Amino acid sequence: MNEQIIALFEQHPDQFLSGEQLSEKLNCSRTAIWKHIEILRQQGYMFEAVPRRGYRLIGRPEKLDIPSLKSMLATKTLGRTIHYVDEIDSTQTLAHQFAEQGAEEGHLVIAERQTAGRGRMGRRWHSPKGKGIWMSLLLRPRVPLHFTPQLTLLAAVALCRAIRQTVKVEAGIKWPNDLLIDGKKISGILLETSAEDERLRYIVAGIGITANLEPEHFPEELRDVATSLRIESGQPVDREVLISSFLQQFEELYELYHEQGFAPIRLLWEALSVSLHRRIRCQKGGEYVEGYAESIDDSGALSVVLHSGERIKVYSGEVELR
Ligand code: BTX
Repeated sequence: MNEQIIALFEQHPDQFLSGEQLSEKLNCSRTAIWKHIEILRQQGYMFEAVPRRGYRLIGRPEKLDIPSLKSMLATKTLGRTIHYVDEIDSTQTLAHQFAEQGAEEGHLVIAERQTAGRGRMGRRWHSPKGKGIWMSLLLRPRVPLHFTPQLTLLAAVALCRAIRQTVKVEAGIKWPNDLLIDGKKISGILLETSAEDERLRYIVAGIGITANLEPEHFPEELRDVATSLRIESGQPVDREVLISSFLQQFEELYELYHEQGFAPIRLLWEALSVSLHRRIRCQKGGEYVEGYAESIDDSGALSVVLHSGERIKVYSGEVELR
């Protein structure tokens, strides 16, 4: 049905088609047409809607220019091989397959749309077509398995720096891996590991950035909690520039990390954090507690002083800013 609707608009360029015309031609109800227009909007198509005239197609999902991205890249390993697909369930799944087949560190999978993008703890990641940056980076770090959370924080620092530098917006990091602007989420990071006998084999770092999403590209339930770089900056985001800047930042920090350990990364993370030195709500043994977020430790855990004076470590889960 979605393809048929688009085909009708293609046959009538720059013209309005009313809900009635569309429903007659496609032999379905006007409610069904309205629902499909909403789905197409979430996939990156843009429609002008005018009462009594109907809809006009005014924008299509954009495509990344991979040759241009490659020409910008000055990295040594990260992103030197790019696998670009139009649509996939999750870039994480494909990156894992490449890793198992022996792909080298830095191998990057990018998709224009994910049909089953995943977040942490079984959550979904909304990934409409042509508007965001949905990508997975293969890493083969020479560190013990339990150091992986440090790399989540490193990825957040790299992304935050790249966004501030290229889009010029005040993005901040909410522990451990959310990037926010004015309390709304613009990006998520998901690190998945493969290990054997407690030895780290590889990491797939999944990065989602709501680069050019417009308000109508977000489903209802995300409109209050999420935003995009385009909405916040008022400018379209050059996705190729942002991806190349992120890979550059990541590579520099990754080299620093291998040379000097986590200490310098921690300082950078603290400087960009919006969750430190303030009241937060987190979980302790399945219960919600409130306290003061004091610092992060070498394992990437958040150290929180509760109202009772007790000091606890938070290793995972969601933290709410109060
Ligand atoms: P998370 O579990 O911290 O965040 C997921 C939550 O974020 C959701 O429950 C929802 O509230 C909100 N959310 C969902 N989609 C979006 C969105 N597009 N923008 C803003 N907020 C949203 C964070 O997980 C890790 C996400 C990683 C996504 C990348 S995309 C490339 C790679 N492939 C893949 O399947 N996942 C990663």
